[in-house]
Amino acid sequence: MTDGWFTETLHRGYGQSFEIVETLVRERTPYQDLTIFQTRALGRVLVLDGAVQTTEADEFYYHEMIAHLPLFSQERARRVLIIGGGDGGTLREVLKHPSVEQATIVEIDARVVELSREHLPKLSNGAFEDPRTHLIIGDGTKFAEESADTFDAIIVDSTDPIGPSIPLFEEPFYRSCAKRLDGRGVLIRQAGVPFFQAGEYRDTHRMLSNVFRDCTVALVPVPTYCGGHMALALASDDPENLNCGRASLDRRFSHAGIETRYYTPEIHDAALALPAFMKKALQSSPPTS
Ligand code: AG3
Repeated sequence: MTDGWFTETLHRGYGQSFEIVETLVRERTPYQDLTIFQTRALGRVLVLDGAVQTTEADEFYYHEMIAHLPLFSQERARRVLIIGGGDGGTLREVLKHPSVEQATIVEIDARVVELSREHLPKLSNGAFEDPRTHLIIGDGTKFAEESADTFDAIIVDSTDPIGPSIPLFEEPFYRSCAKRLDGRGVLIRQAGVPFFQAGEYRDTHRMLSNVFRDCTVALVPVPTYCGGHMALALASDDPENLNCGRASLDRRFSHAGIETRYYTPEIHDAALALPAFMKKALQSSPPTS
């Protein structure tokens, strides 16, 4: 951070910069470097280990899509597990669904939750106080392996595979998730920006295909995830879910009565269309069973 500007260093040789009006937090937590600053152009920004996690201006693109893609892929999601997502943006979107009776969020770093609630209150917008929310500060891989509960959706809203998130990008974790979904639900995880992190969606797709019957990738343009599109990988053992079709999406969306700024059933459907280079990469990485 020099001269009042922050430059992201996530990708080698190319980055994005924000003009800072005020730095609100700079802290080394037990897990990572956490920074929150007020920018001139995009509201407040949360940065973990040098990578932009979210900005107040465009957070809704990502949070709406990572929450509503899995929840509208099935009839009535009642029990949802979020792993990571300590800023509360994904939780806020999940709780918009009237069908959701319980949202469990397992975040490894208590400071992400505490500091986001204090400095980025618009992100969670009261979601942590909702009686349906069950917040656990702990290791998501352990929870997925050891919990006796089952869920209709698991949303892995993690950082990139650096530091504490590495085990959340590995096959043993996905096997634990499959047990928690019990043959029915839908898993979604952020799988990097394909333009810069091509290995990530490919590896994620390969691992998920080894574990689940069905796996696909959706693309979401997120303005402040440097590189254009963010890949969201979806997986399920129920073949109905990921191929539920526009008519079901339309019906579920209008029945839920949810207000969104980015998500629509048309966008949901369109996000599943992939560019040729990605389709090719996915075909050339078949399951390794
Ligand atoms: N979690 C995903 C951030 C990914 C940023 N990575 C990137 N641009 N490659 C964000 C947490 C928001 N709840």
